[in-house]
Amino acid sequence: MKTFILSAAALACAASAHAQIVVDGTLDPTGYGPELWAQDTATQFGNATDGLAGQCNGSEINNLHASLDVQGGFLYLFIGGNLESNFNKFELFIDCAPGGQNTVRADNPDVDFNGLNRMGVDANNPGLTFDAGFEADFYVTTTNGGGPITCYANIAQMLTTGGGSGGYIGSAAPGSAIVSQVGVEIATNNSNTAGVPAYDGTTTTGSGSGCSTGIEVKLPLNIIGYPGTGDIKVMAMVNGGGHDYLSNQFTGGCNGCPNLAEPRLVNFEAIPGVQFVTVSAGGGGNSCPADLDNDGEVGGADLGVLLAGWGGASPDLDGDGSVGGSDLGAMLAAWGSCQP
Ligand SMILES: [Ca+2]
Ligand SMILES: [Ca+2]
Ligand SMILES: [Ca+2]
Ligand SMILES: [Ca+2]
Repeated sequence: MKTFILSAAALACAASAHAQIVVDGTLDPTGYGPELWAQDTATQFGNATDGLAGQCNGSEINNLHASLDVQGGFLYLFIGGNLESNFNKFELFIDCAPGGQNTVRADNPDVDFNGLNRMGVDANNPGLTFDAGFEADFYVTTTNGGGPITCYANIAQMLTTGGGSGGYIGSAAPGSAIVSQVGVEIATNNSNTAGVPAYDGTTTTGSGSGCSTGIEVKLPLNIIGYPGTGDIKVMAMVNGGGHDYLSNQFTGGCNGCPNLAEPRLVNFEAIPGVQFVTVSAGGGGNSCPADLDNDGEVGGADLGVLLAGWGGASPDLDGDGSVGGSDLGAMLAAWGSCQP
């Protein structure tokens, strides 16, 4: 009985960790896992220096935190950085299920003036291609500009055979969430002035680590097509206003490369390194999957979550499809502080 009470209390505590995430473009102190990746390349799309949540004079993608809350049914992403207030585009691709598109097709839903398909294969160009092993299933894009500065967003499925559904999901002021009818939320806070520097003749690299404002996204797992278990891969990038000129700001980095330019000619497999970030269930990176409540240690609260899911499909730490003794063993083996 004593154990049961502890579990119930721990579960309530664990549930609150995700509930503390507010989609506003700032990194919530609890709820997110550790920084999963930080930028290595100075921005050739302008170093942001304005320091305002709205008006912004540069674009950079600095770092990424995530929380994959399988029980609650949401993927939360925080991508630190800035998106210039000139209608440049933030592009986000999610690979969360078998199938999808390793090369962007041209027959996806027509969203944001057909911007997704603008990146796709055509008669003369191979189409934007991701690293091997990344097959996008869902797409989110946001942009901001005008007066007063307003943020806009679109979403679309990226099915293996094309087609699917998608559309414009609304607008909001900087720092406030755009909330779609299906529960997608996205917010932009442009106040970062740290992160990577400007890319010029002498400076081509820098560090985006530690950025705490940028673009924040909440995605219902049923909407993006998550099958209920497994990692989720994400890739974010900054593109030109017509979805037609890729910057050198994207997840994974490129060790100081210049802008990638025409997206239909870009193949990330040909760019050294891995240009996507893997998010494991529980919200942390691969480094500490047993830290189910993302508080930096594996302990009683995490055990409570595991026991609550006993016999079910999640939290499935060892990926065998069910929660049982092997998951408990994995948790006990990781007991204590997560190693950085
Ligand atoms: Ca937030
Ligand atoms: Ca996929
Ligand atoms: Ca900067
Ligand atoms: Ca690559």
